Amino acid sequence: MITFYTYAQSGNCHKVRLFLNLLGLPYETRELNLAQGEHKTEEMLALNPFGQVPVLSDGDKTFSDSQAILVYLARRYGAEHWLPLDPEGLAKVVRWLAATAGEVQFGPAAARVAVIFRGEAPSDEVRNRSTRLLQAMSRTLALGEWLVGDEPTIADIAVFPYLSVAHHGLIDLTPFPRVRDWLARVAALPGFVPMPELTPAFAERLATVHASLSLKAA
Ligand SMILES: N[C@@H](CCC(=O)N[C@@H](CS)C(=O)NCC(=O)O)C(=O)O
Repeated sequence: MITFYTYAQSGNCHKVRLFLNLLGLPYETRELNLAQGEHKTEEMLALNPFGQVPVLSDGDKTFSDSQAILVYLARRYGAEHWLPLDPEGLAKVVRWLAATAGEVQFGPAAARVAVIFRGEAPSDEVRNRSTRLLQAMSRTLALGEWLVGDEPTIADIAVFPYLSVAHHGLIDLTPFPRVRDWLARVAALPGFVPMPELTPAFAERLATVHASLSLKAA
């Protein structure tokens, strides 16, 4: 049985939830309260010494890091297109997995953390990094429907969550129609599940930051 340790509002956790659902795998969810440090207990540190979610156990094996978990699930349960085995396809997927831990994490994900966790506008650095990522995605998506090759891969799944909620970090996707079309293609995959709604407290912070920026712009 697969056990999925998660925090619903996390985009990193959503990568795993989305892929488990796309693969149609049965799993048990353990929702952790990060504010109460439930991810730092001895039990959880034994599963993931980094003290973070997501974590996934499958029988007696345990994995952490959303990218690593996607690789495991793709190779263990998925059709080959999710993680191609040919050197070129594999290298191109890893390139985007690396981007999710770099450009995505320090771009749109960081913008979302600034707004909904800290109640602050994202810095110019974070906004510029997000723009550069969106430009790179647009160039890539000019060549095909998916980030790598002709079929969806775990690169699409890994990049999707924080881009699908870019507006939570006040990152505007309007100038990037290819990215918006790609988001719609991922959302049309059978078994798709969206990022959960913001909690009321997070939604209120988003509204407050949005209103204060609109006032400044007026
Ligand atoms: N590289 C890791 C990052 C995981 C991560 O940053 N998890 C966050 C939630 S999105 C977390 O557990 N934060 C709590 C902490 O670091 O104490 C992954 O992709 O899974």
